[in-house]
Amino acid sequence: MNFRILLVDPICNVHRLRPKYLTPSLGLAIIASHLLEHNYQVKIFDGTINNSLTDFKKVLREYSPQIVAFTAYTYQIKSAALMAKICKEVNPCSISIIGGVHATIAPAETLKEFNVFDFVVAGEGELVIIPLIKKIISSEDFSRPDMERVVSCQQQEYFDLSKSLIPSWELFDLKKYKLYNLNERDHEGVSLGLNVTTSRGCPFTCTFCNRLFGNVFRYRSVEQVVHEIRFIIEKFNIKNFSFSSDTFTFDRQYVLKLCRTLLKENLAAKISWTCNTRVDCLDDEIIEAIKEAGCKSIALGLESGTQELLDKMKKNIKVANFEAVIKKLKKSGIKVMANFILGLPYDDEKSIQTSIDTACRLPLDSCSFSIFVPFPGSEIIKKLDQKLKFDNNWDLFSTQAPYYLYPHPQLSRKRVLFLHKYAYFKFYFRPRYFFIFFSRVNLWSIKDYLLRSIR
Ligand code: B12
Ligand code: SF4
Repeated sequence: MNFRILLVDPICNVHRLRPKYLTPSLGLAIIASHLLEHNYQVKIFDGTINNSLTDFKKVLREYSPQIVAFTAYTYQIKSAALMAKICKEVNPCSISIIGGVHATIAPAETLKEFNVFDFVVAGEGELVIIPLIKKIISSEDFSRPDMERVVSCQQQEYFDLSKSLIPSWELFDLKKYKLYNLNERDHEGVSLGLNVTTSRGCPFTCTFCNRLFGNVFRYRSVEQVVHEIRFIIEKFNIKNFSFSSDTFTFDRQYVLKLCRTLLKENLAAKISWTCNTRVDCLDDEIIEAIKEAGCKSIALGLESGTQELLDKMKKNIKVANFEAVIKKLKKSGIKVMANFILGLPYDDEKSIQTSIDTACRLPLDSCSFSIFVPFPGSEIIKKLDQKLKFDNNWDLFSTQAPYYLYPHPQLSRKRVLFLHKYAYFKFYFRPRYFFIFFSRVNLWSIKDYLLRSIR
């Protein structure tokens, strides 16, 4: 079918927000696979690796897409709107669609603020994209069909993950992306890696999180996941994976089955993988199974070193359990990365210091300190809503940005930003870390961050 669609991950030139190591957007690769299955022509412009608007205009002129569909995190939404405006200038008849994280957490607001988008899709794109494209095509002269401009599938239904297709990674220039190298034998510290979905949804209730895929935990069959891994190895010779799941080890029977199957199919020894989870979703059997199945590192959401704060944010984990779980992971040879959030509304100077001290005390391999960002959609923000005015500064909504957007009653912005930098310095400039910091390849991005902070 001669119907051309351009999928766009927007350009982002905001200071420090362009990570050095990138994986291509799993969301766009999935949307592309559904479009290709229906025989539409699809091209991808990835502004995270090509930030030239001249190149973007060139693609618009040469490929001349009838539909341009964007994905966007919150920090990219303004850039997506700017690019959609350019699309209309180059081809006034083209239709623009915005989907992804920001459109999902603030659909009506997105349309109101950025009228340049013809349609805003909230939720899992697999449910919507084909019917929407069909409606656009069947409308007169491919014009905007007379229908609701906010297309939301969030509340109604979840996408049945057994119907997932293998993401169309071949549309990306894969050699330009990098995932942290989880296999330390490779030189340079990074090599290409891809995200593979194992599950969506999270039943926990952390107040700072917007649970983008809802609170019902759903998983893909083990067979599908293993088939996708094998396919990626055979087609692209890629052996590094990041399992995309809100809480990878939530369903222990599922994880045990996945691990057994990776071993049985002789894949475990070939691959390196990482995942996100919580300390209360790990036990001896799971740790042993994931290690045997190729898990080289794990990211734990520890969030705070103060129990009272963890309780207030409804994280439902115990500081007292952190050390034992991390020691077990380390003993089995899995590298442990922890995430802490600094500057939450419940935080004060003392609790932030406690989080930093806790990070330094634990036997962690690396640590990420996020600045609290008031993303729309989380319980915290719903409660504070009236007090927050952001003046459309969405491009500052990054957890590693040098901005603190929340008007904290006790902590000044300057102080939180200072403590954020201090946290990294204190963690990585301990005698224990000083040497490996400059020699260990998988810490390069932190080194980069620190060097940029000093400049
Ligand atoms: C894995 C992950 C990462 C990975 C990989 C990201 C990548 N390139 O894919 C890494 C570690 C690199 C990462 C980095 C960051 N991340 Co991140 N990440 C995640 C996580 C855990 C899963 C993302 C994922 O793979 N989802 C699976 C795919 C399939 O979902 P999806 O892309 O959203 O696409 C679906 C729908 O949104 C929709 N859709 C998407 N695009 C489109 C387009 C159209 C046209 C349509 C119709 C539909 C549609 O359909 C898709 C299929 O259902 C999420 C949490 C979550 N549950 O989403 C956080 C999350 C997305 N990350 C977040 C953030 C803040 C970041 C950073 C900005 C951190 C920072 N520095 O501050 C960076 C930005 C990096 C970048 N490249 O821009 C926030 C975003 C919040 C926000 N409002 O913007 C989230 C929601 C976590 C959170 N709760 O705070 N991240
Ligand atoms: S932070 Fe993690 S565990 Fe908590 S609700 Fe969000 S995805 Fe679930």
